[in-house]
Amino acid sequence: MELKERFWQLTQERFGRAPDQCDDGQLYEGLLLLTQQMAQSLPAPDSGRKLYYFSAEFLMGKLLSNNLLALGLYDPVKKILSDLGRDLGIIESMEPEPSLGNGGLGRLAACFLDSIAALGLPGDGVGLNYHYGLFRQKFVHNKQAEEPDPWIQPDSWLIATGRTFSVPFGGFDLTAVLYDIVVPGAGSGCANRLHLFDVERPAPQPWVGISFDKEDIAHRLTSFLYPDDSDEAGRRLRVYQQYFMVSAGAQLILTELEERGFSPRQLSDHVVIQINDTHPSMVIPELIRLLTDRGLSMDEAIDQVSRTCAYTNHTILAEALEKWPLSFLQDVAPQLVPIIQELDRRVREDHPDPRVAILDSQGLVHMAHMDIHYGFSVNGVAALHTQILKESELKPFYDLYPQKFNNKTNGITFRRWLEACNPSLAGLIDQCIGGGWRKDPRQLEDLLNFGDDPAVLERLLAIKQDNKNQLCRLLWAEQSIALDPQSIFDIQIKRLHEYKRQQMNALYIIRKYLDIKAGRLPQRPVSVLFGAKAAPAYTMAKHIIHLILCLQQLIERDPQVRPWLRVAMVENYNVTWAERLIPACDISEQISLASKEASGTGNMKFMANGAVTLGTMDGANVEIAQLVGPENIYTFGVQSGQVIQMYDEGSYRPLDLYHRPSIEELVDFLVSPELLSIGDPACLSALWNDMKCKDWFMALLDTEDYIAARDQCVGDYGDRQGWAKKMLVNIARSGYFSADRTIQEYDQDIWRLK
Ligand code: 26M
Repeated sequence: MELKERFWQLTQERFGRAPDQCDDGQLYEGLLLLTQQMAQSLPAPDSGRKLYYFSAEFLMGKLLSNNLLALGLYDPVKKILSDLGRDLGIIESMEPEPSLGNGGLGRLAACFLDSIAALGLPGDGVGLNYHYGLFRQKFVHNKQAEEPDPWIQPDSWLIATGRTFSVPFGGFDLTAVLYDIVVPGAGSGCANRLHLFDVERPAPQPWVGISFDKEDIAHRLTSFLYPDDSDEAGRRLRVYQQYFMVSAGAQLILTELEERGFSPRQLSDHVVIQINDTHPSMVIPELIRLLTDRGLSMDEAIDQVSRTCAYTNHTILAEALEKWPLSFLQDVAPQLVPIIQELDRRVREDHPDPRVAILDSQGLVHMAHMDIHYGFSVNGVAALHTQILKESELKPFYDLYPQKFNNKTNGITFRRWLEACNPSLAGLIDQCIGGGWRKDPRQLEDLLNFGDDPAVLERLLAIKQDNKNQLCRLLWAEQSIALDPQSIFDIQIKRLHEYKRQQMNALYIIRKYLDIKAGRLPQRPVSVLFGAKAAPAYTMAKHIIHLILCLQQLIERDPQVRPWLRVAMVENYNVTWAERLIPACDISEQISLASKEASGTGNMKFMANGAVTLGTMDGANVEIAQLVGPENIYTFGVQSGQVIQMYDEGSYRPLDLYHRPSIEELVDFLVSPELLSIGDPACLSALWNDMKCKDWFMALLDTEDYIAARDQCVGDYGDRQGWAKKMLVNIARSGYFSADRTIQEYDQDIWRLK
């Protein structure tokens, strides 16, 4: 049946009316159903070995246009709608965004699913069906407030499969109900699935304290996604969530293995599990348990599991490495405790070094250690990050198992992060080099032939301007933020964390503010945009948001400064906002303390959309710098080696740096009368104090260098031709960061699926 006919039939059945009589919500629902039906009819990729990508987070973003594009329906549907006088853009905006992730790690998992399906590889995601995604952020009195985010509607992308598994907790069992989201592969003609487990009878209301009795857990286990949180409170539910996910996931794997006609003894020949950070690490003892239940000896079970599981590390921040008290596990999943003890015993037998033990002297289970001993692969997510893992963070493990360690530099799906979010740029690229880059982003290098073509450079600038105009309209319409579209758009969007150093960006804003007040005008007007959520319990991060919002208000009220410098923090930054902000960016702020940002992936998205990076030599910035060359990136700051050394020696003294006049002036502005009259003195002085005396992530160390590099960048922007060339080189060299490339490497070096 023809597409149009199908759509008419569908809305007729569903709403009793033709599409031209439907409102936007009904058209959205109709398109959702249509897309879902078409995606569901696609076959799964031919299976050799099958991958299961275990992750506590999948930050999918809106799916309608993504899926229409993957199915090749985007243009036809757009046409059908425009013939009706309707706009696909508006209908897309009806979709609630599933925010089932905190940030980089969850978004990476979503990009990976997209690439795995597009490459026609057999690989499903396994995760949890949180009823409330990451909180919605509101700004109240220049502070962050959190609201629940109910994203599931009667019609959503979730498909009830009818499959259930029983998960045994200490003292009671719970039924895990399986929902699927279909993941159609762009151009591959097949589809994978994202498997999300849920409890049977979820509670209608989530946002209250939890008592941890059986009933509470039975109803609330999948209530909400944990906000990436340094705080210990309420962490116990997190262990329940993790065990629920891995036990149901492991049972699903064994069921599918049996359905394919294989025995549990053949697990590693037919299955590979990628463990996304340590959140799913209990899958290792759980699978061992299930295999021994099915008749394998302990030795055989451990051998199978060790050949099946591979672990990805996403951070070297000590506070983010999960260590669960064995007593927690004793409550949650007592059947795992003897297995973990046995795994630990075997490690100790072979390796007396206490640094590589699974169980430490305080009775904590080091989840990453279990992954490394009982998995066959350990990877970091950018070249520098993997090097740091080998040389310092995980050195004792690298000495034991050098062959397990490998690097997989992160990537992004260009389908969402260039084709879909920046159609005019995609169109210009097509005109220059044809459409081959859409299948193979490495072909973007052909753009280098146009580096001296004034017409192409003109067009690049015009498209960027157009994207900035569009963003301005949106910011005004949705958040009453007024920006000058002619100003430079300097953007930092990422979770709020001290190591990412939004506070250092704020110091630059203060520098410019003071300059303008003293009559020293910048070379050009600049708009500094932020988007960031802080974990609700992360006090210092919330203080930094407060500082930025106070600066925003201070400048907004000041007609002398406003024409030259503006600050705008987007409320409730999420994937959808990223899709609007990134195409409009001139300068991409990637200013983490060297060694702390494992990779970053926003940096890659900006690069592909023609922003120029202002960054430290951290994470994948290092690889960006190599690819584009020093002419086309602005790097600054102390190198990772020195940073690591300073931590080892404990030799960093922020107070000494603070006493430099050029820095003291900036830091003291936090407690100036101007700012105190706007903000909360308690927050501002706490932040002031921390920056002077603690500054754990060494913002003051790089501040002077940062200001100089940023001024240079702003100055160079004035040479429009020269800048356009930098943009072009960045776009041209971004193809390396295609998630398709990353996934091909995972497959070649780790998964071996076909
Ligand atoms: C921890 C405890 C309780 C609840 C949540 C957490 C938690 C959740 C997510 C801890 C860390 C989480 O994510 C880490 C993360 O996002 N890492 C980022 O991974 C990206 C993809 O590899 C990298 O690009 C980023 O550099 C890295 O910070």
